[in-house]
Amino acid sequence: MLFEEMWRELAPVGRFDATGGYRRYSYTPAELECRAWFTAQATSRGLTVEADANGNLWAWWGDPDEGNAVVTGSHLDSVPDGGAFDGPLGVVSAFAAVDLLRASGFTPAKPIGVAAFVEEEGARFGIACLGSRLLTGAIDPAKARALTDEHGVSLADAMAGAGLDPAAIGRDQRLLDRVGVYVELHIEQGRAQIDLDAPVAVGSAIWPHGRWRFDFEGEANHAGTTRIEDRVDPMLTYANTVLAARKKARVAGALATVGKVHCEPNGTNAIPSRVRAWIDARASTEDTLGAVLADLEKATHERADRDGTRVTVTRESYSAEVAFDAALRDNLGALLGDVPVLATGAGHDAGVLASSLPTAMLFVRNPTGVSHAPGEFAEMTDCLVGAEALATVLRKLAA
Ligand code: HGY
Ligand code: MN
Ligand code: MN
Ligand code: MN
Repeated sequence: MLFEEMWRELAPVGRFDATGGYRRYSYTPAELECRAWFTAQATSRGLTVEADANGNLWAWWGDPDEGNAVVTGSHLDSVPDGGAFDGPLGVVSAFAAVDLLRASGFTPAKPIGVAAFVEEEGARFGIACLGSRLLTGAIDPAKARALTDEHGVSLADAMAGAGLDPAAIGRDQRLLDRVGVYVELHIEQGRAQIDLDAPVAVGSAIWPHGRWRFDFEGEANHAGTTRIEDRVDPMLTYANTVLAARKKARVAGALATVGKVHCEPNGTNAIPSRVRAWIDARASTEDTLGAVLADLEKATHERADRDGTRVTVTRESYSAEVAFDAALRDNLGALLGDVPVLATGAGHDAGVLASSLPTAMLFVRNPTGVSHAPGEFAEMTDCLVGAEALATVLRKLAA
Protein backbone atom coordinates (compact mmCIF):
# COMPACT_ATOMS: atom_id res chain seq x y z
CA MET A 1 0.00 0.00 0.00
CA LEU A 2 1.43 3.36 -0.94
CA PHE A 3 2.48 5.84 1.73
CA GLU A 4 -0.40 8.18 0.90
CA GLU A 5 -2.92 5.37 1.07
CA MET A 6 -1.63 4.26 4.49
CA TRP A 7 -1.76 7.86 5.63
CA ARG A 8 -5.34 8.35 4.39
CA GLU A 9 -6.40 5.13 6.09
CA LEU A 10 -4.93 6.05 9.47
CA ALA A 11 -5.70 9.77 9.42
CA PRO A 12 -9.38 9.65 10.55
CA VAL A 13 -8.71 7.28 13.46
CA GLY A 14 -9.02 9.10 16.78
CA ARG A 15 -9.41 12.55 15.20
CA PHE A 16 -11.70 14.79 17.28
CA ASP A 17 -13.58 16.67 14.58
CA ALA A 18 -14.50 19.69 16.74
CA THR A 19 -10.82 20.62 17.03
CA GLY A 20 -9.19 18.59 14.27
CA GLY A 21 -6.84 17.24 16.95
CA TYR A 22 -6.22 13.62 17.88
CA ARG A 23 -7.29 11.86 21.07
CA ARG A 24 -5.55 8.54 20.71
CA TYR A 25 -5.11 7.56 24.34
CA SER A 26 -3.56 4.20 25.17
CA TYR A 27 -5.99 1.27 25.32
CA THR A 28 -9.00 3.44 24.46
CA PRO A 29 -11.10 2.56 21.37
CA ALA A 30 -9.25 5.08 19.18
CA GLU A 31 -5.84 3.70 20.04
CA LEU A 32 -7.04 0.10 19.83
CA GLU A 33 -8.20 0.97 16.31
CA CYS A 34 -4.70 2.26 15.58
CA ARG A 35 -3.33 -1.06 16.83
CA ALA A 36 -5.71 -2.91 14.51
CA TRP A 37 -4.46 -0.73 11.64
CA PHE A 38 -0.85 -1.58 12.58
CA THR A 39 -1.62 -5.30 12.64
CA ALA A 40 -3.43 -5.15 9.29
CA GLN A 41 -0.54 -3.26 7.67
CA ALA A 42 1.96 -5.74 9.06
CA THR A 43 0.08 -8.90 8.14
CA SER A 44 -0.66 -7.57 4.65
CA ARG A 45 3.13 -7.49 4.21
CA GLY A 46 3.60 -10.97 5.60
CA LEU A 47 5.28 -9.62 8.75
CA THR A 48 4.71 -11.53 12.00
CA VAL A 49 3.07 -9.37 14.63
CA GLU A 50 3.47 -9.60 18.40
CA ALA A 51 2.41 -7.46 21.33
CA ASP A 52 5.07 -7.68 24.02
CA ALA A 53 4.12 -7.99 27.69
CA ASN A 54 4.32 -4.21 28.08
CA GLY A 55 1.81 -3.45 25.33
CA ASN A 56 4.29 -2.44 22.63
CA LEU A 57 3.67 -3.79 19.11
CA TRP A 58 6.35 -5.40 16.95
CA ALA A 59 6.11 -6.57 13.33
CA TRP A 60 8.99 -8.72 12.09
CA TRP A 61 10.48 -9.21 8.63
CA GLY A 62 12.55 -12.32 9.25
CA ASP A 63 13.03 -14.31 12.44
CA PRO A 64 13.70 -11.98 15.40
CA ASP A 65 15.23 -14.85 17.35
CA GLU A 66 18.23 -14.61 15.03
CA GLY A 67 18.99 -11.47 17.02
CA ASN A 68 20.76 -8.25 16.03
CA ALA A 69 17.52 -6.98 14.47
CA VAL A 70 17.30 -3.54 12.90
CA VAL A 71 14.15 -1.98 14.33
CA THR A 72 12.41 1.20 13.31
CA GLY A 73 9.08 2.70 14.36
CA SER A 74 7.63 5.20 16.79
CA HIS A 75 4.25 5.49 18.58
CA LEU A 76 0.54 5.74 17.72
CA ASP A 77 -0.82 7.50 20.79
CA SER A 78 -1.24 11.28 20.97
CA VAL A 79 -1.37 14.16 23.38
CA PRO A 80 -4.86 15.63 23.91
CA ASP A 81 -5.82 17.25 20.58
CA GLY A 82 -2.41 16.40 19.20
CA GLY A 83 -1.30 16.49 15.61
CA ALA A 84 -1.49 13.76 12.98
CA PHE A 85 2.25 13.30 12.49
CA ASP A 86 3.81 13.02 15.96
CA GLY A 87 4.28 9.26 16.20
CA PRO A 88 2.31 7.91 13.24
CA LEU A 89 4.73 9.42 10.72
CA GLY A 90 7.45 7.14 12.11
CA VAL A 91 5.25 4.04 11.94
CA VAL A 92 3.88 4.71 8.45
CA SER A 93 7.40 5.55 7.22
CA ALA A 94 8.65 2.26 8.67
CA PHE A 95 6.14 0.23 6.66
CA ALA A 96 6.86 2.38 3.59
CA ALA A 97 10.60 1.76 4.01
CA VAL A 98 9.98 -2.00 4.12
CA ASP A 99 8.01 -1.65 0.87
CA LEU A 100 10.82 0.33 -0.76
CA LEU A 101 13.42 -2.26 0.24
CA ARG A 102 11.30 -5.10 -1.06
CA ALA A 103 10.52 -3.26 -4.30
CA SER A 104 14.27 -2.91 -4.87
CA GLY A 105 14.75 -6.65 -4.37
CA PHE A 106 16.67 -6.19 -1.13
CA THR A 107 16.90 -9.21 1.17
CA PRO A 108 18.02 -8.28 4.66
CA ALA A 109 20.80 -10.27 6.29
CA LYS A 110 19.31 -9.42 9.67
CA PRO A 111 15.71 -9.35 10.93
CA ILE A 112 13.98 -6.00 10.40
CA GLY A 113 11.33 -4.90 12.90
CA VAL A 114 8.63 -2.24 12.86
CA ALA A 115 7.67 -1.13 16.38
CA ALA A 116 4.88 0.95 17.90
CA PHE A 117 5.52 1.84 21.53
CA VAL A 118 2.59 2.32 23.87
CA GLU A 119 1.81 5.46 25.91
CA GLU A 120 4.72 7.44 24.50
CA GLU A 121 2.99 10.73 25.24
CA GLY A 122 1.90 9.76 28.73
CA ALA A 123 -1.38 11.49 27.94
CA ARG A 124 -3.54 8.91 29.73
CA PHE A 125 -1.36 7.64 32.58
CA GLY A 126 0.99 10.59 33.07
CA ILE A 127 4.39 8.97 32.40
CA ALA A 128 5.85 9.58 28.93
CA CYS A 129 7.46 6.70 27.02
CA LEU A 130 5.78 4.26 29.44
CA GLY A 131 6.01 1.32 27.04
CA SER A 132 9.72 1.73 26.38
CA ARG A 133 10.42 2.54 30.04
CA LEU A 134 8.73 -0.73 31.04
CA LEU A 135 10.60 -2.65 28.32
CA THR A 136 13.96 -1.33 29.56
CA GLY A 137 13.12 -1.54 33.25
CA ALA A 138 13.23 2.24 33.64
CA ILE A 139 10.04 2.23 35.74
CA ASP A 140 8.96 -0.07 38.54
CA PRO A 141 6.22 -2.39 37.23
CA ALA A 142 4.18 -2.12 40.44
CA LYS A 143 4.28 1.68 40.25
CA ALA A 144 3.24 1.49 36.61
CA ARG A 145 0.35 -0.89 37.27
CA ALA A 146 -1.03 1.53 39.84
CA LEU A 147 -0.93 4.57 37.55
CA THR A 148 -4.44 5.85 36.92
CA ASP A 149 -6.05 8.03 34.29
CA GLU A 150 -8.28 11.01 35.10
CA HIS A 151 -11.26 8.67 35.53
CA GLY A 152 -9.40 6.54 38.08
CA VAL A 153 -8.86 3.63 35.69
CA SER A 154 -5.51 1.95 36.45
CA LEU A 155 -2.99 0.94 33.83
CA ALA A 156 -3.48 -2.63 35.06
CA ASP A 157 -7.21 -2.50 34.36
CA ALA A 158 -6.74 -0.78 31.02
CA MET A 159 -4.19 -3.40 29.93
CA ALA A 160 -6.44 -6.24 31.10
CA GLY A 161 -9.29 -4.68 29.15
CA ALA A 162 -7.10 -4.84 26.05
CA GLY A 163 -6.37 -8.52 26.62
CA LEU A 164 -2.91 -8.03 28.17
CA ASP A 165 -1.68 -9.43 31.49
CA PRO A 166 -0.60 -6.55 33.73
CA ALA A 167 1.25 -8.98 35.98
CA ALA A 168 3.68 -9.65 33.12
CA ILE A 169 4.94 -6.08 32.64
CA GLY A 170 8.60 -5.23 33.25
CA ARG A 171 12.07 -5.34 31.67
CA ASP A 172 12.02 -7.77 28.77
CA GLN A 173 15.64 -8.82 28.31
CA ARG A 174 14.69 -11.52 25.80
CA LEU A 175 13.18 -8.88 23.53
CA LEU A 176 15.98 -6.39 24.08
CA ASP A 177 18.52 -9.08 23.18
CA ARG A 178 16.81 -9.44 19.83
CA VAL A 179 17.33 -5.80 18.89
CA GLY A 180 20.70 -4.67 17.57
CA VAL A 181 19.76 -1.09 16.74
CA TYR A 182 16.69 1.17 16.79
CA VAL A 183 16.19 4.09 14.38
CA GLU A 184 13.12 6.29 14.91
CA LEU A 185 11.84 8.65 12.24
CA HIS A 186 9.80 11.52 13.66
CA ILE A 187 8.33 14.78 12.50
CA GLU A 188 10.56 17.66 13.53
CA GLN A 189 9.09 19.47 16.56
CA GLY A 190 10.49 22.88 15.87
CA ARG A 191 11.39 24.78 12.75
CA ALA A 192 15.13 24.48 12.25
CA GLN A 193 14.90 22.43 9.07
CA ILE A 194 12.78 24.93 7.14
CA ASP A 195 15.43 27.54 7.84
CA LEU A 196 18.14 25.09 6.81
CA ASP A 197 16.18 24.00 3.72
CA ALA A 198 16.59 20.38 4.84
CA PRO A 199 13.74 17.85 4.41
CA VAL A 200 15.56 15.34 6.60
CA ALA A 201 17.86 15.75 9.60
CA VAL A 202 19.67 13.37 11.96
CA GLY A 203 19.19 13.55 15.73
CA SER A 204 22.16 14.26 17.96
CA ALA A 205 20.64 14.44 21.44
CA ILE A 206 17.47 14.83 23.52
CA TRP A 207 17.45 17.58 26.11
CA PRO A 208 16.92 16.61 29.74
CA HIS A 209 13.28 17.09 30.67
CA GLY A 210 10.75 16.17 33.30
CA ARG A 211 7.27 16.60 34.74
CA TRP A 212 6.61 18.03 38.20
CA ARG A 213 3.24 18.04 39.98
CA PHE A 214 2.50 21.08 42.18
CA ASP A 215 -0.29 20.62 44.76
CA PHE A 216 -1.58 23.90 46.20
CA GLU A 217 -3.79 23.52 49.30
CA GLY A 218 -5.94 26.32 50.67
CA GLU A 219 -9.31 26.79 52.37
CA ALA A 220 -12.53 26.53 50.44
CA ASN A 221 -14.88 29.36 51.19
CA HIS A 222 -17.65 31.56 49.82
CA ALA A 223 -16.66 33.76 46.88
CA GLY A 224 -19.16 36.42 47.87
CA THR A 225 -18.76 36.73 51.59
CA THR A 226 -15.11 36.00 52.41
CA ARG A 227 -13.09 39.20 52.81
CA ILE A 228 -9.96 39.34 50.67
CA GLU A 229 -7.70 39.53 53.73
CA ASP A 230 -9.33 36.40 55.17
CA ARG A 231 -8.77 34.21 52.14
CA VAL A 232 -6.40 31.24 51.92
CA ASP A 233 -6.65 30.88 48.16
CA PRO A 234 -4.53 28.19 46.42
CA MET A 235 -5.41 29.71 43.05
CA LEU A 236 -3.42 32.79 43.97
CA THR A 237 -0.29 30.80 44.80
CA TYR A 238 -0.79 28.73 41.66
CA ALA A 239 -1.12 31.83 39.47
CA ASN A 240 2.10 33.25 40.84
CA THR A 241 3.85 29.94 40.20
CA VAL A 242 2.80 30.02 36.56
CA LEU A 243 4.22 33.52 36.17
CA ALA A 244 7.39 32.57 38.05
CA ALA A 245 7.91 29.44 35.94
CA ARG A 246 7.73 31.45 32.73
CA LYS A 247 10.07 34.15 34.01
CA LYS A 248 12.68 31.80 35.48
CA ALA A 249 12.73 29.63 32.36
CA ARG A 250 13.12 32.64 30.10
CA VAL A 251 15.97 34.05 32.16
CA ALA A 252 17.74 30.66 32.22
CA GLY A 253 17.17 29.90 28.52
CA ALA A 254 15.06 26.89 29.52
CA LEU A 255 11.47 25.86 28.72
CA ALA A 256 8.66 25.52 31.25
CA THR A 257 5.03 24.86 30.49
CA VAL A 258 1.95 24.62 32.68
CA GLY A 259 -0.41 22.79 30.37
CA LYS A 260 -2.54 20.80 32.77
CA VAL A 261 -4.37 21.98 35.88
CA HIS A 262 -7.15 20.62 38.10
CA CYS A 263 -9.10 22.71 40.59
CA GLU A 264 -11.29 21.43 43.43
CA PRO A 265 -14.17 21.84 43.95
CA ASN A 266 -14.06 23.83 40.69
CA GLY A 267 -17.08 26.01 41.44
CA THR A 268 -17.46 29.54 40.11
CA ASN A 269 -18.62 30.98 43.41
CA ALA A 270 -16.31 29.05 45.72
CA ILE A 271 -12.72 29.75 46.65
CA PRO A 272 -10.94 26.46 45.82
CA SER A 273 -9.62 24.08 48.45
CA ARG A 274 -6.97 22.68 46.15
CA VAL A 275 -5.31 23.39 42.81
CA ARG A 276 -3.18 20.70 41.20
CA ALA A 277 -0.91 21.72 38.31
CA TRP A 278 1.76 19.97 36.27
CA ILE A 279 4.91 21.68 35.00
CA ASP A 280 6.76 20.29 32.01
CA ALA A 281 10.29 21.68 32.11
CA ARG A 282 13.24 21.18 29.75
CA ALA A 283 16.67 22.66 29.21
CA SER A 284 19.79 22.04 27.16
CA THR A 285 21.71 20.92 30.26
CA GLU A 286 20.82 19.10 33.47
CA ASP A 287 22.40 21.87 35.54
CA THR A 288 20.19 24.52 33.99
CA LEU A 289 17.07 22.39 34.39
CA GLY A 290 17.90 21.58 38.01
CA ALA A 291 18.57 25.22 38.82
CA VAL A 292 15.30 26.41 37.28
CA LEU A 293 13.26 23.87 39.24
CA ALA A 294 15.07 24.52 42.51
CA ASP A 295 14.58 28.26 42.10
CA LEU A 296 10.93 27.81 41.18
CA GLU A 297 10.22 25.51 44.14
CA LYS A 298 11.85 28.03 46.50
CA ALA A 299 9.85 30.92 45.09
CA THR A 300 6.64 28.89 45.23
CA HIS A 301 7.12 27.98 48.89
CA GLU A 302 7.86 31.62 49.71
CA ARG A 303 4.67 32.70 47.94
CA ALA A 304 2.68 30.00 49.73
CA ASP A 305 3.97 31.32 53.07
CA ARG A 306 2.69 34.79 52.10
CA ASP A 307 -0.69 33.41 51.00
CA GLY A 308 -1.06 31.10 53.97
CA THR A 309 -1.44 28.19 51.57
CA ARG A 310 0.53 24.95 51.49
CA VAL A 311 2.33 23.53 48.46
CA THR A 312 3.93 20.19 47.79
CA VAL A 313 6.03 19.47 44.71
CA THR A 314 6.40 15.94 43.31
CA ARG A 315 8.73 15.03 40.46
CA GLU A 316 6.58 12.60 38.49
CA SER A 317 9.00 11.73 35.72
CA TYR A 318 12.46 12.73 34.58
CA SER A 319 14.58 11.99 31.54
CA ALA A 320 18.29 12.76 31.71
CA GLU A 321 20.00 14.14 28.65
CA VAL A 322 20.38 11.52 25.94
CA ALA A 323 23.18 11.64 23.38
CA PHE A 324 22.35 9.27 20.52
CA ASP A 325 24.97 6.68 19.61
CA ALA A 326 27.75 8.77 18.05
CA ALA A 327 29.00 6.14 15.60
CA LEU A 328 25.45 5.48 14.41
CA ARG A 329 24.70 9.19 14.20
CA ASP A 330 27.82 9.79 12.09
CA ASN A 331 27.07 6.71 9.99
CA LEU A 332 23.60 8.04 9.18
CA GLY A 333 25.00 11.47 8.44
CA ALA A 334 27.55 10.01 6.02
CA LEU A 335 24.91 7.80 4.47
CA LEU A 336 22.38 10.57 3.89
CA GLY A 337 24.85 13.16 2.69
CA ASP A 338 24.73 16.77 3.75
CA VAL A 339 21.92 16.66 6.34
CA PRO A 340 21.81 18.75 9.51
CA VAL A 341 22.44 17.08 12.88
CA LEU A 342 20.01 18.52 15.45
CA ALA A 343 19.27 18.17 19.15
CA THR A 344 15.66 18.16 20.24
CA GLY A 345 13.75 19.17 23.34
CA ALA A 346 11.16 16.50 22.64
CA GLY A 347 11.31 13.15 24.38
CA HIS A 348 11.16 9.95 22.36
CA ASP A 349 11.25 6.21 22.85
CA ALA A 350 14.58 6.27 21.05
CA GLY A 351 15.85 8.27 24.01
CA VAL A 352 14.65 5.70 26.52
CA LEU A 353 15.92 2.73 24.51
CA ALA A 354 19.34 4.40 24.27
CA SER A 355 20.00 3.08 27.80
CA SER A 356 19.90 -0.47 26.45
CA LEU A 357 20.98 -0.38 22.78
CA PRO A 358 22.33 1.91 20.03
CA THR A 359 19.60 4.27 18.85
CA ALA A 360 19.30 7.07 16.33
CA MET A 361 16.65 9.46 15.05
CA LEU A 362 15.72 10.98 11.73
CA PHE A 363 13.57 14.13 11.60
CA VAL A 364 11.28 15.14 8.75
CA ARG A 365 10.87 18.86 8.10
CA ASN A 366 7.98 20.62 9.83
CA PRO A 367 7.31 23.86 7.90
CA THR A 368 5.69 25.69 10.81
CA GLY A 369 7.39 23.91 13.70
CA VAL A 370 3.99 23.43 15.33
CA SER A 371 3.57 20.11 17.19
CA HIS A 372 1.32 18.71 19.93
CA ALA A 373 -1.49 20.67 18.28
CA PRO A 374 -3.94 20.15 15.40
CA GLY A 375 -1.87 22.40 13.15
CA GLU A 376 1.09 19.98 13.09
CA PHE A 377 2.00 19.38 9.45
CA ALA A 378 4.62 17.98 7.09
CA GLU A 379 4.58 18.15 3.31
CA MET A 380 3.88 14.77 1.72
CA THR A 381 6.92 15.30 -0.51
CA ASP A 382 9.09 15.62 2.60
CA CYS A 383 7.42 12.57 4.16
CA LEU A 384 8.34 10.55 1.08
CA VAL A 385 11.93 11.83 1.22
CA GLY A 386 11.96 10.75 4.86
CA ALA A 387 10.73 7.26 4.02
CA GLU A 388 13.39 6.96 1.31
CA ALA A 389 16.05 8.09 3.78
CA LEU A 390 14.82 5.55 6.31
CA ALA A 391 14.96 2.80 3.67
CA THR A 392 18.54 3.83 2.84
CA VAL A 393 19.45 3.57 6.52
CA LEU A 394 17.75 0.20 6.99
CA ARG A 395 19.43 -1.16 3.87
CA LYS A 396 22.84 -0.22 5.27
CA LEU A 397 22.19 -1.46 8.80
CA ALA A 398 20.50 -4.73 7.80
CA ALA A 399 22.97 -5.63 5.02
O1 HGY B 1 6.64 15.33 25.29
C1 HGY B 1 7.46 15.01 24.44
O2 HGY B 1 8.51 15.59 24.39
C2 HGY B 1 7.20 13.91 23.48
O3 HGY B 1 6.53 14.42 22.37
N1 HGY B 1 6.50 12.83 24.08
MN1 MN C 1 4.85 14.03 21.24
MN1 MN D 1 6.38 11.61 19.33
MN1 MN E 1 8.34 11.14 21.31
